[in-house]
Amino acid sequence: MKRRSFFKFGLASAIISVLKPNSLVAMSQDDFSPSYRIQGPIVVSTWSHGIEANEGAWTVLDNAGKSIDAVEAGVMVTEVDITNRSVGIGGRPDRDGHVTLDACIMDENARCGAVGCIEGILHPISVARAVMERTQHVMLVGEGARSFALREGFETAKTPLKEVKKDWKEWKKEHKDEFKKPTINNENHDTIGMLAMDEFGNISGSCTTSGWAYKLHGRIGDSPIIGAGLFVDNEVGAACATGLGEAIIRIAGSHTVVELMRQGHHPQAACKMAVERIIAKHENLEGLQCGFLAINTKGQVGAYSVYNGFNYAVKRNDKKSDLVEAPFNREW
Ligand code: SD4
Repeated sequence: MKRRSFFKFGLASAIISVLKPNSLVAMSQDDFSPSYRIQGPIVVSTWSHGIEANEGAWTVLDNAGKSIDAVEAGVMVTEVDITNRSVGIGGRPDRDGHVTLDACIMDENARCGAVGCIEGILHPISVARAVMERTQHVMLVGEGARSFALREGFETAKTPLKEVKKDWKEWKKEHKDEFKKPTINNENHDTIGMLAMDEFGNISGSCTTSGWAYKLHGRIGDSPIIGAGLFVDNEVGAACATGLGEAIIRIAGSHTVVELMRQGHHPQAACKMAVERIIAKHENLEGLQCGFLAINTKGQVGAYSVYNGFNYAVKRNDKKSDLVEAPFNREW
């Protein structure tokens, strides 16, 4: 049974929505009261693969499902897409030829789980959820994460894929021992971060990636780090990140976006301010692409990136997701 009518327009929220247009408006602290959660289900996710992923999430949201189930189901679609070179088993390896995956998940009660540098597991996001639900920990990495996944019965996968291995061998020939400059390009962007609000007004998020292509073995980026690649606070909203993880970690990016929303900023403004903080902290911005995507408890959405080219998918109803180009600070 659908329970959309759960969301009633309170008098105060009606007045607020009349007085304030939906874009780039700072909200007062009171706007975050749960009674103002008037938008119903919404799911947003990074990059164009978010369109497919949102469909996966929608099967849950549209059936009165919980946002935590939606954000897991949604990014699982991307994790099994073997044509995707930056998420899941189709991802590119590190410089030693290992495909090491990072993922995290967070729910409306600030419960969270993460895996870093896990190898040969089909659904890192589900392992992250299992860390959250079946252990007393938040994060497991490397061999420990893999043995936990095996013990818990998660499906394995052989990586790298044949064609991915071939590309890596070519790359190796050209790069020998040199460590690549920190550029995010078509070899290594397109992590999926997903944020969803269910019809009960509860917000969850997920993030999963194979990370920076040809990274040093053992490197973990922002994506599995709660507060960096993802952060959810059900009283305020949620944010996720994509791009050069090292730069995102330096400003605790997703947490920063959520805290800026808590201070009253619209998701769009909050993402912009976080990107500007990254820009201010780096002298050399060559190739340093980072983007944030955020939603608040009113279902308002915003995104912003250092360079042009970042986009995200938004789904609010049975129609296909809109793919939205994020505003940016500068052009490549
Ligand atoms: C990382 N943030 O491992 C990831 C890569 C990424 O879009 O998001 N690319 O640093």
